[in-house]
Amino acid sequence: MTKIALIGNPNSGKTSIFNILTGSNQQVGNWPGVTVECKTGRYKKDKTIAIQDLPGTYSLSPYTLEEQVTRNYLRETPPDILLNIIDATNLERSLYLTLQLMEFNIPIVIALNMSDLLEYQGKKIDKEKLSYMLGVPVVPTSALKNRGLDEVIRIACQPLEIHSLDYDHRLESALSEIGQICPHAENRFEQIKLFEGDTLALESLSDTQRKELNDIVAITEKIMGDDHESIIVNERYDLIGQIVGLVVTSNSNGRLNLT
Ligand code: BGO
Repeated sequence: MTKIALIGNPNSGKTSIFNILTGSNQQVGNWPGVTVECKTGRYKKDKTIAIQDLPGTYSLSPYTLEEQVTRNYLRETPPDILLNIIDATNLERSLYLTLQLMEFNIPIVIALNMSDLLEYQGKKIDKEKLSYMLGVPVVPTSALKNRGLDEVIRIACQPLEIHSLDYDHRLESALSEIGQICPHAENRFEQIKLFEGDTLALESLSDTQRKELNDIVAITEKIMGDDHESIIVNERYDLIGQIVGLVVTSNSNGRLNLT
């Protein structure tokens, strides 16, 4: 059995894609202990593929119930593949979640959904370039027109490499030191959460580890001239800005069309 989890921002077209992929093979319930809807199903063209619909979320900080459910799921019962549904007309906002998902060491495929709407707006996204920059396969889809959805599942079921994106080398050094003092923080997501001072991540640390972590964070804040939370947010948005600037082209404003 291959387990694919659908994840994306609210209104990215996740429900529409889940319904097309699973047809009537769905079970709807709640996530344990919370009133957040949990939908699972089987791919209607191959019942050996289980599809899990995750709550729509913009981030993986533990502020909302949806973020907590998603984060716990990724940490405790990770799927074989994450299918990240992106609203192609909102690439910048969508990539903020993508960058966080890439920190989990789970293979990812991106469905660039609403591609019909992007076309209607006279814009294009260079999917090869986006895929190259992220190190993740990218498939344009339209749930409205039922385009690209079987292709996205076909690609998700092929062997996929896990790729991670590097931030500023000073932050990378801090993250690798955090990995050394906190060996349980085995993926980048946990290391970044510790750097950010995330309350859930800090719970697992001994007093000595907390002190060492505080020292690493304080030195990095000093050399980067910013506070720990802003460092992470700015690194993510800088990278996203570079990617969006290189992959999105618009027919209407006369910019060179690269695709
Ligand atoms: C309404 N293309 C277009 N153009 N629209 C899409 C696509 C696509 O590829 N995929 C989804 N939509 P959800 P989440 C609606 O409901 O699947 C549309 O939150 C309307 N409703 O049809 O619900 C989809 O699960 C009245 O639109 O997303 C839906 O991620 C007028 O995007 C919306 C217009 O999709 C959100 C649209 C009463």
